[in-house]
Amino acid sequence: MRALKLGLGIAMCSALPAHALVQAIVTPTTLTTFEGGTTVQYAVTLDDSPSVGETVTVTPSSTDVTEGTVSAALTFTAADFDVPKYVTVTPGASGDGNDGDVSYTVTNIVTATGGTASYNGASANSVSVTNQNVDGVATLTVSPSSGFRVIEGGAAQTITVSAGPDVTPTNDVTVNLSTVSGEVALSAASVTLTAGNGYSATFTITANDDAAVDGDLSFTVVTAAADSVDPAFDGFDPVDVVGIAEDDDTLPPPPVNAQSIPALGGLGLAALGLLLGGLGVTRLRK
Ligand SMILES: [Ca+2]
Ligand SMILES: [Ca+2]
Ligand SMILES: [Ca+2]
Ligand SMILES: [Ca+2]
Repeated sequence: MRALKLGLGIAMCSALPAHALVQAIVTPTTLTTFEGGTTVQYAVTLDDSPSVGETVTVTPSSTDVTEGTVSAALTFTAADFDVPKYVTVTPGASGDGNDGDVSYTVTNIVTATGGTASYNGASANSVSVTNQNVDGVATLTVSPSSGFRVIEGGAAQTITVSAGPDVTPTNDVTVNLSTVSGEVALSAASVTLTAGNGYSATFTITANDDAAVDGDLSFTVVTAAADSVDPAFDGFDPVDVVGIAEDDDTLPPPPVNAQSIPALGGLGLAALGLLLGGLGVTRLRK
């Protein structure tokens, strides 16, 4: 009897995450912006609940504030540790010359106060950001090209493809669009930039509302190399679009017996019933 209880205790403890391995989860860890373009976001959650009374702070910091700045620190408690919160990345402006596409890093420092401060010094991935130059070059911008979510059954995300702003095409520019992901649908198979639309056109991405509990999944929309009579734009390959399709389905709650004794879940309910019946539940509680 005593040996069985000890065995159960060890099994249940070993199912818990190791204390030192808690981390803040950052998604995605790669972002692309262009000078003066729209903001993008990444999500942060904690992989396990902080202790009672503990406040966990995730502080983002840009290594190159001329190319991109970040929004304020995020805080989490046991009440909301698994609800995504977002850091907004604002790209640096154009007008700094033809400085090429500049990559920098956003670090995420984790600190904790209160409770057992179990998250103090916990790890969090950095985010690699590339801010594309638009000065003095013929370029096609895609906005946003990353750092956004579409939710199953939710609103579509509008993507803007534009030429310029420094160099204006002399002819129409067409960009074909495609995706192999079953997670999303596109409003069009191509966009064409013309004098009539100011060489700027949009398409939308909608999450397919599947009924599966399939989690939040990354998808890619490929923007093909441009087709144009203007040689400055013909063959220019705009950055592809990478987003996250957010799941809106949830699992039904597990059976009560399996929920209250998780370490025995693998044995199956029939085996559990036999075990408890043979031992007598009242004796287990002594
Ligand atoms: Ca720049
Ligand atoms: Ca520039
Ligand atoms: Ca789903
Ligand atoms: Ca899905």
